[in-house]
Amino acid sequence: MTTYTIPAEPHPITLDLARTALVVIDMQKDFLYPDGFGAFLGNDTSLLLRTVEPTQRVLSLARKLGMLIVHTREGHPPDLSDCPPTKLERWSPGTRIGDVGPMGRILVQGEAGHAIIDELTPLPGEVVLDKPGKNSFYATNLDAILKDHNIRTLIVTGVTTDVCVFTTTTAANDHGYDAVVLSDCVASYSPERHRFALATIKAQGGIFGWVSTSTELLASLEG
Ligand code: TIU
Repeated sequence: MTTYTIPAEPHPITLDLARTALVVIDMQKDFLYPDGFGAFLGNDTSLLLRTVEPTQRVLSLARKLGMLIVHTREGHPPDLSDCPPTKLERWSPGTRIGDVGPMGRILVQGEAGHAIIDELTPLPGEVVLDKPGKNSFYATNLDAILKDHNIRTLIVTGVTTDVCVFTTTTAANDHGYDAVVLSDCVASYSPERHRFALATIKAQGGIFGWVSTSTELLASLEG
């Protein structure tokens, strides 16, 4: 068993490398690229783009160490059959799921904007998990995949901190996993909500999990 202790808040966490998976949440063109749907709605995507470089470094090390790697994508099939009407109807026409956005139909599988950004393209053998919701465990086989690999700890990266990262981390806690969120590898369209989500995750002695950084993780695993 190869264990490492990673500096983290609210306290250091010891992980068993063979039982640790890297989860890269929704690093999709529509959320990150300046010509994507997120930007089209008026969001500043530069807030998200700062995660790309540190996430590349973490992904590269995870590949070298042979860790289980899971990339998630939020989206729906072209007929939107798994999209609840509430999720469809919440926004004004023209900006709804399935409407045509700047990079194809919004949050529809197979469209340009639904794809993972070029900088983090998954390699063969890595899990690419399509999910209809924000929480990556909802209506997916993520729990089965992780249990199959005897995973205990998740290293969590991706976007956005307060939406899909937060809901996936809280669900990971309920499913019995330790989650370590890397603060420089996650981002929100709102710096305030980013801080609040991370503060909530690590509150009360780690109520949902831990918060660390790519620098601390890489220094520990490489050292
Ligand atoms: N991946 C994810 O967080 N989906 C979102 O819809 N995020 C927003 O911040 N809108």
